[in-house]
Amino acid sequence: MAAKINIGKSTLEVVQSDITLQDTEAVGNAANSALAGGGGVDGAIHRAGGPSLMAELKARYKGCPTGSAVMTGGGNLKAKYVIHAVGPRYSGSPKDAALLGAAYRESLELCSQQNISSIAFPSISTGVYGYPVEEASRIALNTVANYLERHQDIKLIRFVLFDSRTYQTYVAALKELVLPE
Ligand code: AR6
Repeated sequence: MAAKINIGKSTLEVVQSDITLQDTEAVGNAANSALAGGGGVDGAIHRAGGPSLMAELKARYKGCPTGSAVMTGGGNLKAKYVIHAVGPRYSGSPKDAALLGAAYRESLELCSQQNISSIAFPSISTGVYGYPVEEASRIALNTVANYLERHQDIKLIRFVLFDSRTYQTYVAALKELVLPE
């Protein structure tokens, strides 16, 4: 199952799958600011990628602020890189949206710096961190679509949603996405 749109020469795609199976050059992770590992997609990525991910995080970084991202190698994953992004815990404050958008944007900036042309993202913050999926999906898709309009170096951004409700919500948000002419 998949839905997609083209933005310039790039593709923005929404699929229902497991992010640890993706063959994009990079995969995004929904990490915490301590970069300590955890459950959800973070646990799945560390299990599939192996211990080199945590070793590299510990050696190179002292945590990561909410709304930002850091990069490691992909270890045993097909993806060559993992971008560990820290989304906000949902609080209901207007800051949530800015921080969630920033987590995606900073991840894409790391891709551009590293000449990475394809990345798969999970739905950051909508699991343990409690962000309502309807709102989070609009923020996620609008942020990455805006980035793609300005940076044609990234050829593919794929959202990989685990459960069918989250997938359907992202498909609906993709259909509603308003792109400037
Ligand atoms: N592939 C794709 N998506 C997945 C996978 C997978 N293998 N596994 C889970 N998801 P969450 P958050 C979905 O809770 O809300 C961790 O403990 C999941 O169904 O992983 O940002 C971290 O260490 C949901 O739709 O991330 C942090 O402490 C989405 O991924 C905290 O959770 C995000 O859910 C971050 O919470």
